[in-house]
Amino acid sequence: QTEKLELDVYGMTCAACSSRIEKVLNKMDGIQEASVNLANETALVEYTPGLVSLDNIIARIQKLGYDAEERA
Ligand code: 9UX
Repeated sequence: QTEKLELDVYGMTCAACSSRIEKVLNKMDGIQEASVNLANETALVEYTPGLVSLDNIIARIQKLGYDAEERA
């Protein structure tokens, strides 16, 4: 069972930032599909809650030097 999540992503400056985050998210266990939008500073993530959590996803983004939170 997958869920969709929208994140606000902070600190992206150029297109390489967004593609970098997108690539890393798409390689994470439990993520089916991730797409990062530089212009909107958002990410859409389809994931399996039993395999990966919101906190895991945010921590991975922070490890790359950016920040993120669930979109209100
Ligand atoms: Mo572009 Mo982003 O040169 O960390 S990759 S600013």
